[in-house]
Amino acid sequence: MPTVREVTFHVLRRLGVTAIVGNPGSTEEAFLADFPSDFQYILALHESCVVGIAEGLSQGLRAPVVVNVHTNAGLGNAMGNIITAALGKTPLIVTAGQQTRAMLLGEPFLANTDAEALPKPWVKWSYEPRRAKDVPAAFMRAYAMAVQPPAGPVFLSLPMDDWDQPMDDALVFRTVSRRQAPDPERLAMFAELIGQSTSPVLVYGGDAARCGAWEEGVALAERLGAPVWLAPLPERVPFPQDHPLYAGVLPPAIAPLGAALAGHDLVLVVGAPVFRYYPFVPGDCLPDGARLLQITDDPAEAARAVVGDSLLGDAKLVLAALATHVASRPARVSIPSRPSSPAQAAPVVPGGPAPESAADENAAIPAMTAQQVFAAMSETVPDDYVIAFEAPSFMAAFSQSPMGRMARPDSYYMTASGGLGWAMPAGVGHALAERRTGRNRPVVVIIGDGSFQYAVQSIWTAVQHRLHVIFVVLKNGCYGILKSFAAQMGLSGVPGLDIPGIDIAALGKGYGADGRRCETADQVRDRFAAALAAGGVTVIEAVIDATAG
Ligand SMILES: Cc1ncc(C[n+]2csc(CCOP(=O)(O)OP(=O)(O)O)c2C)c(N)n1
Repeated sequence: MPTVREVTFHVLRRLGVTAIVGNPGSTEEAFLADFPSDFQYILALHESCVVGIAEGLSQGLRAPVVVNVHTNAGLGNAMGNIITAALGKTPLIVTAGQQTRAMLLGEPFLANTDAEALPKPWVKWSYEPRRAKDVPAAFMRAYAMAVQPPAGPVFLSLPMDDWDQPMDDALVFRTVSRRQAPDPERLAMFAELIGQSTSPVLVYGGDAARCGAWEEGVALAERLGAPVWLAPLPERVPFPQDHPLYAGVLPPAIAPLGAALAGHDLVLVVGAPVFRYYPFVPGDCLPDGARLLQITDDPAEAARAVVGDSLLGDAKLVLAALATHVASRPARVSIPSRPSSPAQAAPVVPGGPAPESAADENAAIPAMTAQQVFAAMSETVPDDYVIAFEAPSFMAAFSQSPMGRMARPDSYYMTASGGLGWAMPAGVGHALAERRTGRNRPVVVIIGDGSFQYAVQSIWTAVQHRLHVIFVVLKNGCYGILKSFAAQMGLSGVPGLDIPGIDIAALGKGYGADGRRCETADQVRDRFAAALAAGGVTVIEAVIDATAG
């Protein structure tokens, strides 16, 4: 008779889920024993890295990935990036070991007490199989829960004594759909309203990228001749930012967002919350008299929209259907200009004063600005590359640089939750996906020196797998964005905003990467070009002027 372990791997194999990203403990080793050679185990050195790598890999493959972390404390360490995966709608099957069933009642060392409660509310389903022989079917159900819309992480707690139990190789393999079609009547109503509008505007969000609706999104925009904004705080870019109809990124606050849509009588939001606001700036959600229509794959997202009417459905299917339903019309002349101010592109309270420099060790050197760093990188970056971005003070500067204008699908990725410690491991996961799919695009991670510290161990995994990842660390020696916030909110005397004395290049070297410190734009240009040509993993510490954020 086969064991629970053998049947479980058999089910995962049938599902095509053959990548497991993990960090093991004694409660996980029984699962990993006799690890099948057609599966890949990717070791990461901290659970935040485990989940971030799994999410990047899943995004790059458009397929679920298994996460395996240690019981209890391991799952706790993983939670930050599980939250990010939940908000990013990424299908991860998160697993953690559990103590032996026979001892659980007495809560032995490493027992995951109330394991199913621990990752809630950030997983779609959380389950500890009631019997050992339910484990393979639990994986099947976990898969179905993770991939069906809205996709997201699920959790299984797996007792360590289950794996060697014998069981029938009962067939638990099933298939489920990953898209849902819209209600035809409501779709027709939406199409009619769009047809009746005199000045429609489109707002595209992450769902459109996740479901591969790049071409459909362009087609609808061109058919309507309508400008396209990205929803606030975009974790993906679903529309070409060099397209003449591209209008910019909506600001994440009520009044400025409403103002940005002025002049339109209909707002069609495709694949985004309505809306993901950040600072509280009261005002009108929409321009006077404007109507909002939302397309989303998530009933909860439809329910919590602050304004408008919703239609459930897959963004790609809805966009394609709408394009056939609505009449073609010429582009309106007043397409808003490309974003030129941080208010349009940055997720921050705009206009805050620049932070003070804390990088005393650089005082004698006229430091670069982030803009100069991006300009230098833009000279050699290839057209087709993947970016994972986590430099909070420099989102606007990046989006205004030549390399920050994303013109190809599936190229730009950012934390969907605002949690730091995501871009580095996610970039590593994307590099794994680039290799697995044969696309082999280089991955560039642009990250602040504060953000760099949260999942720095992911460099090691990239080095061990000989991936091609370039980490460009913008070193201003402080939590610049938090200084800006403090000033904006009129707060003084906030402690803990300077982080001097960190040798970033040495940290890169410590994990086996090529670590380099650059103090001029010429050095960045040369180092970045060399890193692109050489392949492998490079950490470029770009010392920037903290007063020029
Ligand atoms: C997990 C997590 N912890 C803390 C924060 C709060 N936070 C937001 S921005 C920031 C500072 C980022 O510093 P850095 O990356 O150096 O950016 P910059 O100085 O360029 O603004 C912190 C600590 C967060 N977003 N996520």
